[in-house]
Amino acid sequence: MRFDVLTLFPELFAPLRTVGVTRRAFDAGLVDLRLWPVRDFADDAYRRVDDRPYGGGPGMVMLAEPLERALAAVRTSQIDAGATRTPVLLFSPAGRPMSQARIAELAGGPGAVLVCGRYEGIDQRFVDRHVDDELSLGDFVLSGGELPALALLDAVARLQPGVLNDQASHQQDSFSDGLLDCPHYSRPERLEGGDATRDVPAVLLSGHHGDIARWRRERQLELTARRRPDLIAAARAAGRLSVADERYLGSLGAAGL
Ligand code: 9D3
Repeated sequence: MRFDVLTLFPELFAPLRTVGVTRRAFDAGLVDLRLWPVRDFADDAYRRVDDRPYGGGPGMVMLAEPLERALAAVRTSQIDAGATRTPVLLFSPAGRPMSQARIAELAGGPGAVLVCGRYEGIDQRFVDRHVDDELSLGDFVLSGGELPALALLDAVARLQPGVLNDQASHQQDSFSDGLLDCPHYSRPERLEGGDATRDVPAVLLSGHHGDIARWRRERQLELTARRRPDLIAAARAAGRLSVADERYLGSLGAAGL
């Protein structure tokens, strides 16, 4: 798959090629990342890519024309490479929040053109003509769309076959079953200078796989009910909670959480 990124700060994407799962996905040729520095598509001597908003107000607006020239270059490059025409996604605080469902959909597709906004926003005429979907990283204020684009690329890269060390960890991801993950423990069984309160929970050392699975499920349910009751409601509505899950949640409720 191929991602074409329109950005004023292409240097922010360098780490993707140098570390971790994203490097593995690039090295294996599973993800082709192409950066398009929007300033290179400015038409004046000052390489201007922003200007003041019509109607007044604070901040600057990203100009439509450099973005349109950059996107035209992406389309030409896709045609020359015999590559599929990919949808255009804009990162914006007014976008719909990214979700694992959306990431999984993208991971199975041909890629996307990722437009990283800067300043107060980008000229709406570019959005109206070219953008297929607007995505946000969540309800907090960033200085631009680059970090959300990096987050998307990381999330998509780790879903490529063979990129994660352990394929089983896909299924156990938080959110893949809609609940938060259970806690994890490794060696040593008791931490230096610690008392019994710092021991690894005994059930995990018991070798009883049924008991371990039940303990983990109950920790998932307990944590999710306390921290993300919205996810419990969604899992219930989607029929992802068993009778045993509901019985355990009921016992939590009866105990006042
Ligand atoms: C009061 C208007 N502000 C919107 C919250 C203006 C504004 C702030 C920050 C406009 C753009 C930006 C830059 N942010 C992004 O481009 C952005 C973003 C974000 O700020 N939060 C979460 N996800 C995203 S995706 C792109």
